[in-house]
Amino acid sequence: MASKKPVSKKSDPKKPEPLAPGAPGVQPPSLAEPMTPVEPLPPKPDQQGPDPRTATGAPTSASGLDVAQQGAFLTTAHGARLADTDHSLKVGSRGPTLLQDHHLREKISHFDHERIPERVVHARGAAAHGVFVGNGAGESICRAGFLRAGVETPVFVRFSTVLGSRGSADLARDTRGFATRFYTDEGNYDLVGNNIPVFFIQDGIKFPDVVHAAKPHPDREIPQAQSAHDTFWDFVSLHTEAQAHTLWNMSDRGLPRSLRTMEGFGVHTFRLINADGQTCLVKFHWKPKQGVHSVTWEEAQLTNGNDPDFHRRDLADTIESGHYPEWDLGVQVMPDTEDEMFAGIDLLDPTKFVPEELAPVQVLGTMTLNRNPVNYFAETEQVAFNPANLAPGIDVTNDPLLQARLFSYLDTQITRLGGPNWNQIPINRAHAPINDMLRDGQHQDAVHGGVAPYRPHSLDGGCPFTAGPGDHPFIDIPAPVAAALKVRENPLTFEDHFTQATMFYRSLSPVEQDHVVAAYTFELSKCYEQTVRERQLLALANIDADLCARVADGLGLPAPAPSVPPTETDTTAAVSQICGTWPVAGRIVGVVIGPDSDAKDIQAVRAALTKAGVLPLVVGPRGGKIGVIAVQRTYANAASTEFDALIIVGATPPAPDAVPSLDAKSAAEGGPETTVDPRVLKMIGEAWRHAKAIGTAPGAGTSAPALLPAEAPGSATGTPAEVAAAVLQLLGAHRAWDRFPAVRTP
Ligand code: HDD
Repeated sequence: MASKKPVSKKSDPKKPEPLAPGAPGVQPPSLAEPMTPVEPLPPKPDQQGPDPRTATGAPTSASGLDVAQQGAFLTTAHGARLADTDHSLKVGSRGPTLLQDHHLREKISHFDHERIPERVVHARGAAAHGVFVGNGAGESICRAGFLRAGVETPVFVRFSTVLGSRGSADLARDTRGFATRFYTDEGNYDLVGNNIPVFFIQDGIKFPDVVHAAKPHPDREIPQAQSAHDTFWDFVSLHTEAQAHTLWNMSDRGLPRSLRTMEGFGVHTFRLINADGQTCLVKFHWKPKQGVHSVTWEEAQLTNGNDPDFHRRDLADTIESGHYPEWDLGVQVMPDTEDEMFAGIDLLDPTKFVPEELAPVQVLGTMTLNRNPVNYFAETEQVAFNPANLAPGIDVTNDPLLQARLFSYLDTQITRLGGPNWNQIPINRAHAPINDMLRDGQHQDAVHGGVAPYRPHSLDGGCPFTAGPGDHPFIDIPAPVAAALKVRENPLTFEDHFTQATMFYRSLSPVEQDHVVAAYTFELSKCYEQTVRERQLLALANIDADLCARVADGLGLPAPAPSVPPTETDTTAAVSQICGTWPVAGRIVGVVIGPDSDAKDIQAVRAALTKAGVLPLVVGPRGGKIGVIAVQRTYANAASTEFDALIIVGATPPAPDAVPSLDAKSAAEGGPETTVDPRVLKMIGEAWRHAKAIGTAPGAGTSAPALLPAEAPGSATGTPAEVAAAVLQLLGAHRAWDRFPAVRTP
């Protein structure tokens, strides 16, 4: 901490000798403003703050942070030990209660203020800590230190839905936020992106419009966390630059299987500068090593009822179990040309993406999320991202959406976090030394020493000095700006609203296109206004005639003719999620057992799954143990939506009291009733409809009724080991995709 200069001119005989010139914070008196830093001031201890994981700064307990309190005795907020926290101070046991009861007032008053305003968008989120390790490939294009080979940088990532309130369900059809903070040695760098590479609007001035349209209707405040309502479709059908983003939302991208299986995109184009002063334009990508996977719409609806915290739980449980999710950070690199165009795409238009065939994603490093937050409010709720937090070497472009964001994020925190000092909240503090001249304000935590928080000055040792070129300062990249008139208008190159929507739709596989058709049909069927439906059908006609015809058919409306000439476009492979084989580690398989299932068979299945890093959850008729096997879910509380696949071990469980019910096969064939437990049948029926792998290992001496149609795609039967191996292989493709057309057969 900077030492205070004496204010009295009288000498004090007891005063210790002054420190030698050059010691931190003390300089010999001088008439001139100091021009060279003698010794930089060390970071102020009060700005380093307490251990970010404890409320008080007290050392954490030996066992870590597994207890809510530090210390043995309950105290008031000012440290007095309390003998009673259960009874208010009263006149006699029957009252009245005394105003003088400080503990009562402190406890209730603090509680009254426990809530802060939720984020106006992205209110519902889940977050995790982790580390980013650069691979060095970025050094040639960017001078940011955290991209150097082997440099480890702590990160905090918050994933979110956009529309819903804090308490809404995780599996809303929506865009997902993917905000990453890198605590670099050169200051915080925030990459505040989404899981979709394009945005609804081209200019930030439209943000309140799109958000007002998408949020619940202002009169009744419904529907919560949904786009299936009139005002949303009214806006996007009128404001056709939103069509491309909306189409991504209607695809499977709007329903991620897990936060771990989402791609992330910086959306805007950013400008990078390397150590030699050369610049380039880039788009950032996060590529999940777990694969890019989604749930079906029916799964999403069921999950929102069964487990509205599905995504939060999944992220936290996976990290807790040691299956740390990983993403590669990559960039598409484009030349920094004067017109900021690339292959006909205006790089300043955030409603456009650059197909990977034109500019491949080059990996700069890998992020691993390996630690859950200790306290949701302190970390996940209070984290305040800001696209203006940039690392030296990374700069913004003139994308008008990004420019407005540079103002909005800082401004919003003043209301949300109650004043201008939110940067001092532990989760928001930079890990680089902070030496600003910002002072006072609400919730000021730092006890700033010194007398000269201004520049220039000759007191306090002249510090802080501004950094020279060799001191790694932030760089405002000197990009040329063309002389032009001040206008409120978009460039002509922003006018094409449909070509990329068409490209996206035509690049999807038939199954994914079916899902898009179903999503539009569902959403528009929820609109009351016929004009809104018809106008959106016209937008679809301008994207793809077949898409329009199929949605119109579902709505019982005529398909309109397009109002713009039909688009000829290439397709791009990377937007489809149905491709290749993915790692299965971290996926979850329900192992359904009956009262008579053989423990050896169950163990064999569990062992094979565990060996592959897959989590087996045993689902039994009741809780406790069956033999030596612990039952983790019961027929009563298990939901098929929790599992990526099912394996039934042993005889299929009979219905209690022989309640008759239909099984999947006989239901499909309109056939006879069976006596299989209806809850198990429901699970299997759902897994079947959602194209999940289903294995049956009947076991020696038992017989499982054939629950599925013969030769059912994505199913396996055999010994426990054979079934486990087959299911693991099927899981690699995420789903038995060829089962979907069967589902849509009327
Ligand atoms: Fe935004 C939050 C992503 C455009 C104004 N935004 C927010 C979050 C994400 C994004 C991930 C949540 C951060 C967190 O977890 O705390 N926003 C985007 C992307 C955009 C975008 C990818 C376009 C490419 N946003 C955008 C515009 C504006 C805002 C154009 C305003 C002009 N966004 C905000 C905000 C929020 C926010 C109101 C709400 C809470 C917060 O910032 O901290 O300021």
